[in-house]
Amino acid sequence: MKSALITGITGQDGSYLAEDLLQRGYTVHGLVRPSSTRSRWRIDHLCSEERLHLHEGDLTDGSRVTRLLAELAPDEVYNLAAQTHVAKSFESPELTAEVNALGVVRLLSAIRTLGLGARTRFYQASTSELFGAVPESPQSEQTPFHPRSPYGASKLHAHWVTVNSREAHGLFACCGILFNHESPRRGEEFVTRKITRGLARASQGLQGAVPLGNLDARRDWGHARDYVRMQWQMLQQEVPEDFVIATGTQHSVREFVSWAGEDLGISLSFEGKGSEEVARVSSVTGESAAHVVPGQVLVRVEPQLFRPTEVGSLCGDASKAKRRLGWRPTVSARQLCTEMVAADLDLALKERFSQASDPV
Ligand code: NAP
Ligand code: F7E
Repeated sequence: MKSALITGITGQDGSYLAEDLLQRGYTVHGLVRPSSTRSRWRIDHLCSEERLHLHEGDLTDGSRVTRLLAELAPDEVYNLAAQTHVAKSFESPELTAEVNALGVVRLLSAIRTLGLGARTRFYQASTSELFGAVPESPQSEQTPFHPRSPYGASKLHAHWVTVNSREAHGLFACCGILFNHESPRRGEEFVTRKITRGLARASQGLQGAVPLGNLDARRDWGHARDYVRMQWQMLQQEVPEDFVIATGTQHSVREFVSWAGEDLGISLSFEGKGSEEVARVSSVTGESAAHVVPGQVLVRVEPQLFRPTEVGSLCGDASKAKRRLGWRPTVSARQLCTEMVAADLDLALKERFSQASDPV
């Protein structure tokens, strides 16, 4: 029976990966931040699993990370923990580098100095944000990197440190260069979930217009469950290598807003330009949107939500993963939106009914 350590197990990917590995018969160890007791909702359903063990620790604490690796000597380490919000990284570049860049240095140094190199395989969560100001489209493993945020720069350091650990010390270390992947478990501060949750709540009269930034940004959105499968596959190769994981199609934030409206039975029309742009209800057909009326503004552009430097367009070429590992995405961005809206509508309905039944 294999064992794996997942850092970031309480996050979106960590929770899906833990499910996947438990189903494969692994013993799964998860690193959880001591302060994260309130953010374990994504793995609550796994906590009665005998083969799941949670260990408190933080990637900024090198001695804790080293002791944990010495104690567990896992077959596989999946480093998913990070400060993952790009906009926040402009406000906290030092913390972002401390966790995202130096955290990886700590893990790799521990594996090496503990003599685990021959046993422990390492996965690093690299990102399409490495490409940033893209010189070509779609982006593949050969596309040069040009990050556009402290987040992207921290992940660039982590990426090359991982590649170097393989080239200099022979570690089995791989980077998955993953494009945006979402799910009903996506954090509420990321744009897809902000849209599906915000519009679902607005459809129930629980909030007003959703404030958004750059509606023109284009992303290659896939489903997180498909992407964690690939993380595992990468560590099962004979030789460690890096792979781009993406769907190969891109859509704008504006399109995602329209889809979420459609899924709620709300037709939206966009009016105005730049920071004056809004999405207004043109018609309502769905019973689920009984609290919305034609003419109502459901999305407004908020200039403060624009980033100092933006990554305007990303689209990945995952042909290497398809060719070599047989990996293919199973969920389109449109289907993903429908799944997320359904889950957020469910939550909004529960919220409305719990408010209605609250004693006055
Ligand atoms: P997420 O939902 O934001 O989860 C991040 C995880 O990291 C959480 O479990 C968080 O713990 C943990 N964490 C943060 N700081 C930590 C620290 N100092 N020490 C230990 N743990 C810490 O992220 P995700 O979407 O699952 O992404 C997983 C990984 O893939 C990340 O490295 C991300 O950068 C990368 N990635 C994501 C995407 C994407 O589209 N989702 C694409 C490419 C790459 P708490 O629960 O305590 O906050
Ligand atoms: O933004 C635009 C925003 O924050 C997507 C992380 O998982 O994927 C994620 O990073 C786009 C950007 O994702 C809002 O400007 C407009 O162009 O959902 P996001 P991200 O920045 O692409 C990569 C691959 C990662 O590695 C990261 O960890 O949408 N946008 N209006 C907005 N974005 C947000 N968050 N909020 C808005 O109101």
